[in-house]
Amino acid sequence: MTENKKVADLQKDVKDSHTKQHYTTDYGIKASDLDHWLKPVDEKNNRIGPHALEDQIARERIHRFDHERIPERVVHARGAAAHGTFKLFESAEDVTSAGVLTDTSRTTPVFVRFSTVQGSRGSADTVRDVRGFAVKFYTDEGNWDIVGNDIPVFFIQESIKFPDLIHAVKPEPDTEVPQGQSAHNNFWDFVYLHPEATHMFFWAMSDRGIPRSYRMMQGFGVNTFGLINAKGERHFCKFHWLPELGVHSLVWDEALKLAGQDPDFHRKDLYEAIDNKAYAKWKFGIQVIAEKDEDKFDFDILDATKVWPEELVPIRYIGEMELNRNVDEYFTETEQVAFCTSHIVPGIDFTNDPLLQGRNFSYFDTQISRLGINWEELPINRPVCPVMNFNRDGQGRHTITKGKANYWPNRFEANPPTGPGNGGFESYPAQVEGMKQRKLAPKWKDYVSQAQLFWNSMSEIEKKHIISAFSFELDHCDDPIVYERLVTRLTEIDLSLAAAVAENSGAPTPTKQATANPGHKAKGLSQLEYLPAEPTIKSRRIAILIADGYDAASYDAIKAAALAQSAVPFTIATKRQEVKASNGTSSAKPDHFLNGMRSTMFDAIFIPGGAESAKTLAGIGLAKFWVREAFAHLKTIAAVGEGVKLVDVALREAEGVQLAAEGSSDVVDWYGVVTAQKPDTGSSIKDNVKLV
Ligand code: HDE
Repeated sequence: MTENKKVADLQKDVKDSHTKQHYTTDYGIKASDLDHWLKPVDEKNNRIGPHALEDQIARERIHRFDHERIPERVVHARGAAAHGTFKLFESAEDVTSAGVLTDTSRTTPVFVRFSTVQGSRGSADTVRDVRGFAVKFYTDEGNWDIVGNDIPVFFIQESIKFPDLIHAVKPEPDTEVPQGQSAHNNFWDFVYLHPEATHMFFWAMSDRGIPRSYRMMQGFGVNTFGLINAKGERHFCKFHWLPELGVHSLVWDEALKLAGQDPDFHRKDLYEAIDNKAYAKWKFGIQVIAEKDEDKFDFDILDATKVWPEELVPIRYIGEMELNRNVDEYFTETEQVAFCTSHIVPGIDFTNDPLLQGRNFSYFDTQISRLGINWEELPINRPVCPVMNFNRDGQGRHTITKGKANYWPNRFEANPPTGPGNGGFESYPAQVEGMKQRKLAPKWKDYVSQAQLFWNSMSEIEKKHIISAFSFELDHCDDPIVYERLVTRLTEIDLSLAAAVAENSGAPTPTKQATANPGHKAKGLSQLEYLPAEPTIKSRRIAILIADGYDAASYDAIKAAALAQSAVPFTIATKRQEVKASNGTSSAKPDHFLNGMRSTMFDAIFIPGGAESAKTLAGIGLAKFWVREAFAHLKTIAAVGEGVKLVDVALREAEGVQLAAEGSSDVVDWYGVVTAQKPDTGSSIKDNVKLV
């Protein structure tokens, strides 16, 4: 890890809070007492007087504290981040001269921040939302930021609409409700009124909107950038991240529950994996289109509401990123990191992508209100290559620069620009045409084709999930104009989808497909295509349920097997004190007691043998609920020996509930939140019960 130049750079500023060094004030004097404000005290008569304003130590502490908060990000306020490295395995020198994309001997430090979009800084991780995927490369030629998402397209084509989009999705202005969700009138009203949002909201309603982990998401640069090679030729480019672990999602019932049971689920998942050395990896890919081919597509390649289908423009995977170091301090790193789409390095350029053009203004601008004008000097933001410029002054300036040369040109010829052809940034000399107008060109009008392409490319189970997601969202809209109109929009994509959503949301059932759907499909849209190359349980959380009298042999065996495959076993018991095994000699120290955790927080459950342990567990309602709920979420449940008893009792009773209700399908449907939720099985609970 010492090879990471950025980590080494940050270490210069890292202090250790765990020392015996005496506390000092901000101005360096040692304090003799930190528990009392200076005041008159009459100990004889048990009387105290008012605070002395004179107490500079107490005043400093309170006054510092009063100013600790900075504005949270206007969007993507909730996030988690980690350090890592980027390595290139194939040079892209045919299309770019950027060192980071051509020099295969380099290890480039990166800092990556994942986020949700809608919620505030304290909101839950597992809400249905788009996820931010922002990568800062600290390259030898300066910082390069790919400020991307886990969804490859965007809601709008023009950046001028961004404030409206965000106002509409954020909590409504009169009530400040809802938090961390798009399930409300204003959002669905806005996206109906902006048809170009259709493609993106299909992605957001798919399982992509509820990832299992930040480590199991794809990333996309979304915008169209330019790559410039050494010959000065330009290619258009989109950036991609492909997770080694595959793309996986929660089921909706899990996501909803986790939002309350463990609002930090994704954040902790990232920290835990890195602590356990299960470093997350992504392949880095580029899609490139030569300048001469710009007009060959039936969509505009600068339109961020469109993907470049892989059949037409294959992805070339050329590098790999690994996240391998947690932050030392959340605020100074994760909160103060500032990403800008305008941070590009020589060999990469912007295009006329209108969303990108607007973003280039916005990110830079917003950092000033969050962090002040000298935000690029903050440790997490400063480049690892030398920085020399004419910046002076401004609030919170850190750098002390000697001498008189604070302008260009200067008589000292100090800090000159490189001039052309010497490795400095040079903008690509692109031809610009057209009348200056407030509009887009005609090709930008089609908003239906790619939404249909996405829908058509989904598997049956993914389609069911999308119907459920739309239904949930519109059920939370109480203004009929909102859900009725949205259903009419869905008829432009697929009538059966629209009809199903109409039934669940209360809109009239539509009878006509509004726009013909030619049934085209494309590669790379269904997340089922992204399973890991080799099946793996690496970094998956396995709960082992035990009570006194458990069987040490099967307990030890599963634990060892899980660890051997880099999974993370957790012992969950009826208590957190030592649990005794049936052999009378072994014992286990549980990680948690049953009521401290929930099945939702684990990927699988294992119940070892041991008659006494199984009997105890089978008699505890919560233990049975664990099994039932995990089963309902179609998770792997394994039991050996007497441990089977818990599964048996839990699931037989589940069926019993169904029978007690005299076969009412309502009850089945309650468990059926789960029914058929998992992509690889469409089976109902009842079918599964027989299998167990
Ligand atoms: Fe952002 N976006 N955005 N956005 N965005 C911000 O910048 C903006 C867009 C994305 O972890 C803000 O530093 C405009 C697309 C991420 O710190 C702000 C437009 C994509 C992050 C901003 C867009 C994104 C942001 C708020 C339309 C995917 C979090 C705080 C033109 C490619 C970065 C900040 C982090 C953050 C503006 C559209 C992704 C206000 C004007 C498209 C991942 O500047």
